[in-house]
Amino acid sequence: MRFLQATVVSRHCAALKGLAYPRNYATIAEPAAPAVKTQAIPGPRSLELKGKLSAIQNVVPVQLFADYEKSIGNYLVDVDGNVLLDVYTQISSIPLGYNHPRLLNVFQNEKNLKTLINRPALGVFPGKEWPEQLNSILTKIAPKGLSNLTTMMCGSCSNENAYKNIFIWYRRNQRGENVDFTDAEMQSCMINQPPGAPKLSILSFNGAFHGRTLGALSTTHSKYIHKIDVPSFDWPIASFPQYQYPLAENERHNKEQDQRCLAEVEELIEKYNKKGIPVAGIIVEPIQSEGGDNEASPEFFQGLQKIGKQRGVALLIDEVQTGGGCTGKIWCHEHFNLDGPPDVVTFSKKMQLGGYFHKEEFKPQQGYRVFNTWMGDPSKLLLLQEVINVIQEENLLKNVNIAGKVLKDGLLDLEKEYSHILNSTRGRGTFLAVNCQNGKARDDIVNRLRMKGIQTGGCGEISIRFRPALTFQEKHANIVLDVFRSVLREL
Ligand code: PSZ
Repeated sequence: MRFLQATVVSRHCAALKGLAYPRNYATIAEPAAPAVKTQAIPGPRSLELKGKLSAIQNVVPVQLFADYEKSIGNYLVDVDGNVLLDVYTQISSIPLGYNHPRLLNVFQNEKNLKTLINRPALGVFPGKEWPEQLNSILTKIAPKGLSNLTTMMCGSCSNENAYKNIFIWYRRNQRGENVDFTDAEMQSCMINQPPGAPKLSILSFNGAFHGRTLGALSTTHSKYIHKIDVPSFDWPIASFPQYQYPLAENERHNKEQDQRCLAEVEELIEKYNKKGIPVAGIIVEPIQSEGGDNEASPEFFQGLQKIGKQRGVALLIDEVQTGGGCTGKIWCHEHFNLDGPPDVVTFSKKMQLGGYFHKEEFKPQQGYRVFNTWMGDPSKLLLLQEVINVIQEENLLKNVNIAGKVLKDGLLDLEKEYSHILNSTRGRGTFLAVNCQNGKARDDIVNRLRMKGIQTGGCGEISIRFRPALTFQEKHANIVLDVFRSVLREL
């Protein structure tokens, strides 16, 4: 495919013309189409850099070296000049595409630049703007009913610390409000023994991904390579529903899946209580992402919430990958019509910084219990503020629903036409996936798509996932579908 020098100004730039951007940014345009110039990706320049880096690190996962100066909008440009339409966006973490003019503008301002370079230890020396920034930026998009907030660095450490809030809450419920720690507790926790370091657990699901730090890793069950050689907690792991598609034709099977998995959650809670490792919390993704874009119904999540409430077990919804607008709502669990908010909701990726919203009762009563040096980054919050402004001004959630429908309908058409190759198209908004016959076929398709200029990603054993930016439009969806069709024709 030939690289076409763009003549159109991307929609977001056009819509915002007249606002105070530096001139050169306002005229930046996306390429009109992807263009692959090398015989293979990684191309020669990427391979050279990979060689250099491999002297210092393991580089097996490196797919290419990007040129982030040249990447623009929905297009990722690599060091060999390949221009890829990026529907993977750095593992679903780029909200507005590359070099969005509004984000480039954020640090043009001296006040914001000072926020960038003077990074505080937020737990002890927050800047004068911090309370208001949290209020006006993060709490503005908080899931309804979750008034408390802890900021963190990444998705793993958000889950990791949220587990601590849950354990602290659970023990306070057992101990009683305002009851002091005993001497025995204070001494035994120092040598990792009960009663100070109690045996408690977090229930998670098969196929889940919640991060790679030690606590979070005990709740991650998507691939052995994440876990092997690393000690884990003995915590309960329940089955996650395995749906058949299309949903409308498999209602009975899928409902049985929900019921079977919910029954297993209850059994495991009983079992671990009896075993002396009570379940303090349940963690679940609204759509299991790394594990293969496994969905579950609103009724499943409602059932889970009910079990938690009945048994005094906290419900943590991990929105690290699903949060930020890609499912057509800021939080995917808003699709589930829950009976009140979950107890804790973790985020990172598109939100620019990690953290979690939680109910007031999950706030520790003592200081320094959930704490680290940075506890987030105010400069990332400035970027998030602008991301949220753009989402609102440009009605990007609506855009996600429109572009997502085009992509999903197109994938469903391809699935019908090539039913021996593709099946089980699913997802919400632009957060979509389709299954291939097996892992080898999937990897082959992902590679062929890349060689024709479409950067997707795999997830689970046999799925291809789509994680475009919120600025991905119908025209981009049509490019993806055209290229996908041409790959399928070749097979
Ligand atoms: O291989 C890896 O470590 C990957 S690949 C994709 C992720 C991690 N996703 C991160 C993630 C997530 O998708 C969910 C639902 N929860 C937690 C995490 C962990 O976030 P990070 O990577 O920021 O620690």
